Amino acid sequence: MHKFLIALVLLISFSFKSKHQPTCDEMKLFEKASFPVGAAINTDKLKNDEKYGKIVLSQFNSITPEKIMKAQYIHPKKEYFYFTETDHLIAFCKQNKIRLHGHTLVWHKALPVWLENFKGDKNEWEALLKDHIKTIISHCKGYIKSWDVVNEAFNDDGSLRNNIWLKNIGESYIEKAFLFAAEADPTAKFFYNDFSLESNGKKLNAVLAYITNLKSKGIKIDGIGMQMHVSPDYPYLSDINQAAMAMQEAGLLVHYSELDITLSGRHYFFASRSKMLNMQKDRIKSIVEGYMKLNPENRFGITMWGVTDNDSWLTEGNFRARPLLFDLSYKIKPAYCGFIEALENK
Ligand code: 9MR
Repeated sequence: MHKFLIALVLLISFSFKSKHQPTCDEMKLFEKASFPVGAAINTDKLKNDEKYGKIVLSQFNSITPEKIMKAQYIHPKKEYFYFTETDHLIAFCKQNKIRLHGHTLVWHKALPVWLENFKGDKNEWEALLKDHIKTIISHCKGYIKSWDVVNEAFNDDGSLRNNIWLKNIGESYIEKAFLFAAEADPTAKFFYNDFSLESNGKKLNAVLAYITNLKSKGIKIDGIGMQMHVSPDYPYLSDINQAAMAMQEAGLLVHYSELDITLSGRHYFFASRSKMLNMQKDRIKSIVEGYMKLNPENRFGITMWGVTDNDSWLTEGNFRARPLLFDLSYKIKPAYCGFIEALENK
């Protein structure tokens, strides 16, 4: 009788469990995904905001620092690098087995004042570039194994942006940057990162041609970061998928490096909030499904550009954007479930 009762209890609990379909809020993105799933991290929030930290730890296995590794923060004086914040983040990632992606070594924004005012000839600028890249990579190379080396070097028409680096060093600054990076850590993965590659064929083709040419000269470039600041209806999904495929065909890793889906478009003004949230859900689902059509070895990962709608660069000054997976009160949004659903359709 006793054994019979135990068997009955086991049977009932088994059948209850087998019927229980976990809902998306019971899942974790990185556990479901066959590629790294990341977020851009605000390190102050990571230290001070418990709810924020909980989401990061439970959902993501890759982190890109949103600010602290940009020149302005990490290289505030010519002879001085500030690594304290980076070291904290490295320790956090190491402890929690989270990949840390370095962002970003060469950009025309977030520059320190000393660098913007630097006067020197081409050789001196090149020495500065070398010192900047090699000091940072060498410091971090025990843990950081991938870098956005050059960020946003192209204009929309496919020409090179006339930024501080181009003006002072000339076009060779791009290949020099990748060369210095490889000298500092030949084993790391190096990326070119830019926006609108998913929507602007002219820019995409120019970037691909440029990078393919550098690779053929022996420069180590491993992948492209497609930033993916998109909206629910722009650009076409087919353009996104074709851009990613073109990168794969060029032998490059593909990182959706700064994904967010803004809901602030003027033509959405009269749409209901729930309709917009569902459009966002469908959108992310189809983006992730498209990404999963790439070969597994080309998928470097998908990184959301922020964690909650509170901390997106798009929310600053525009509360309607709501571009991320967690809402203002840190709850999952329909878009989160869209991401999970795509991962389940593998
Ligand atoms: O989201 C970032 C914002 O908080 C910073 O103030 C800004 C300047 O450092 O950079 C933003 O991130 C950018 C990223 O580094 C490169 N691609 C565009 C992103 C949004 O501007």
